[in-house]
Amino acid sequence: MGRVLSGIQPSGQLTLGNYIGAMQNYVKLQHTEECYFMVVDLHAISVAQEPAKLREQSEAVAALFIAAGIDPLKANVYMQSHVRAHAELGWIMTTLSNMGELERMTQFKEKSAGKESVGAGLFVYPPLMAADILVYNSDLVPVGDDQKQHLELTRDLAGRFNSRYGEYFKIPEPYIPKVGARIMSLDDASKKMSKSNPNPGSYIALLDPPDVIRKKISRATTDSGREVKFDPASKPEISNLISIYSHCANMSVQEVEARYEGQGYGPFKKDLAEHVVSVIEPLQANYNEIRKSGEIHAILKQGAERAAAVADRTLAEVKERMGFLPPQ
Ligand code: AQP
Repeated sequence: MGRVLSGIQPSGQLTLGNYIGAMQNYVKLQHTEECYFMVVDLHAISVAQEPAKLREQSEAVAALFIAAGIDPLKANVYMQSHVRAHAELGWIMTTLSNMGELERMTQFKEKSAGKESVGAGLFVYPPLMAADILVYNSDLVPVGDDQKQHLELTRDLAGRFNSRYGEYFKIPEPYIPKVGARIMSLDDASKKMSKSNPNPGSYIALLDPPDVIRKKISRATTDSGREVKFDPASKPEISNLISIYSHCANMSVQEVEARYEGQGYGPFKKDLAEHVVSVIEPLQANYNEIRKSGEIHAILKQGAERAAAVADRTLAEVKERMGFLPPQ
């Protein structure tokens, strides 16, 4: 059994991109691996969050994990801030990082572009993510394509630690879905679908009511022409919608193209909306039940206790190798 670690920020309402790119793989992996799935609240505050919203969104993300099919008896589900070793190993990883490599991170460049003042938390987000992964000596990290660069940095930091202080960390591997690794915005297929996009029409939230989903898909930007053809270079908008369709209807891209040959965008978008709704509706029913039950707090407590037992041991061993005086 390998170890698997991943997390999602409570920085907004989870989107279909988070679900297809990450959560669906969580559900798959829990059956064969030892899994750690966190709500990464320490990462979320790298951009200012309103306290009441952060609290609500944290609980909502945890409940959506369970609603999507993560079984808390199989996988550990918890808040990142409830396992203190993350922050402490995060500082250690920051000290192993170079300014130049952090400056090259695409997510940092995108999130800081055009801003007069940029929080230092955004800059040191990647070494904290490295700590999240390494504190469990993880083998596999299920993420969307956008996190690949951060994972590369994690591998570099693990290697750097090993060469300075002796072999200790495993070098983790990304686990990226073949279809849906990068779901794009509904209003602009050059940007990824993102929960913190100020335009709610750009994303499908997992908690959007079915009619809102239908409306958002009917308004989604399409390319000129009318052919339903997967060609990301010349038809990026429709190719993104085909990826979503393929995923939600469990059909190959070629099957989707064949079904709508000669029919234009109208019937395709209408059916796409129904396929998305059919994936999201049962998830919302589970979500409502979990929120009503209030069980989420006990699940998070138990998950954090189990995770801390592993993470604290790693942190103690790392500090010993680095020459920290142990507490007496
Ligand atoms: N559009 C996407 N397509 C595929 N996968 C995606 N992920 C996010 N967006 C897409 C994957 O979801 C996981 C959790 O991401 P996160 O919340 O920690 O941060 P993020 O990648 O920055 O996601 P967002 O939605 O864009 O959040 P904000 O707007 O707050 O920055 C990751 O595995 C990610 O790859």
